[in-house]
Amino acid sequence: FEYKIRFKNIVRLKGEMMGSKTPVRVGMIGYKFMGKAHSHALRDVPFYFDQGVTPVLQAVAGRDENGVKAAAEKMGWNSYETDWRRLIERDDIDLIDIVTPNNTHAEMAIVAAEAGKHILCEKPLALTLEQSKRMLEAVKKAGVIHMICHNYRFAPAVQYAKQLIEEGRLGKIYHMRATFLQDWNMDPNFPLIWRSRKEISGSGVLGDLGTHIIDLARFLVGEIAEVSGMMETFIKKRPLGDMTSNLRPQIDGDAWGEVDVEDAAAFLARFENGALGVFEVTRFCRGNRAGNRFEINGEKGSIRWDMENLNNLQVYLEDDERGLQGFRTINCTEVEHPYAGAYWPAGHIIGYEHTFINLMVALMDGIEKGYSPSPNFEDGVRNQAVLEAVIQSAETGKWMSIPRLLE
Ligand code: 4PW
Repeated sequence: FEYKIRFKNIVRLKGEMMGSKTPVRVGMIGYKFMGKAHSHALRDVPFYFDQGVTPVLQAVAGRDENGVKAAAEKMGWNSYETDWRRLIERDDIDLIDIVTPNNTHAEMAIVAAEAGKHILCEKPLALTLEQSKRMLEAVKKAGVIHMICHNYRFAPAVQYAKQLIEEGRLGKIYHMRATFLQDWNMDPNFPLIWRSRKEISGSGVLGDLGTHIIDLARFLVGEIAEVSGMMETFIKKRPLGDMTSNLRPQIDGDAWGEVDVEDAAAFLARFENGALGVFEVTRFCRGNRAGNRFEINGEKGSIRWDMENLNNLQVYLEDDERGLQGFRTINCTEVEHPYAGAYWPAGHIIGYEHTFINLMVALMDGIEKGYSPSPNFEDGVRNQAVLEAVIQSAETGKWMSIPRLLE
């Protein structure tokens, strides 16, 4: 209790000491893997970027008092709460950042919107399309700023790819093929963590990783019109244990539980602009730790990106002189590359954590100027519709239309 009071005093002081910048006082719910990424990003925004508003790490919430207290201290939060509703009620919080498992997103976001708080929510937006639509309705009704955390589109190389496509450098787009391949749960003794339980995660690898490449597809190529998908669960029972993290989970006793979500999913897509897409996500791809990769082919050129080499963009332009034609590697660390100039001199690379910093910069810009930057809840709903369409297609064996689900 004493600890809480001490923390709160610091909050008051900090709130008054933001100089010419307006503080955006953040309340984050959850504090594990994504909590670490978000906390780091929020702290670094004012370090590299000069904006009219600045995030303040006001309070973090978690159910386990010891855990949340330790996280608050380590990650630099001014105070903590053990009840997320209490965090949302606090009048010294402007923005709620939801970094908890998927089954909690809808309730938290709706309560936060009703309390008039701006919202950043981890992906996927919800368990179902219907839930995500209710979340969108709530933020629209409340008139708050909202965003969903698809961080990969904020890599400077991906932003630059978008710029090249918009400038018409690739011409008409014909193809996108994208993967997000992992291998962390191939061991049959790997415990049944929350990401493998439908009631907590909504779906398996599709909602976890498919949602990211769907976001990249929508960002770079456009809206998806229809999909045909398939899904498979290779290991159907797993030992029960610590459900909270996939970093180092412990098995707890001899009980086993049913895996009710997919380990792998693949789908074909037809974009509204006529382009064709081929997508694959799996946790059973040996040697691929985070194989988040795409290639886009247009009439005048192609681009390739690989998250494990995230500063680099491979670009092929047909207009290049014959004999010199080929994929060139652009190290997207120059001032010409979106966000990159705020960090280091050219050639000095940035990493995974910077994608979150850049996303927070976009969010702060939205809060300062009064708009919901993309990807926002509208994007979250459209993304969720694609996820739902893939699931329905895998169940029925039929092509599924996305616009019909959005009606
Ligand atoms: O969102 C994804 C996670 O659920 C991440 O982008 C990578 O894959 C890291 O962990 C999982």
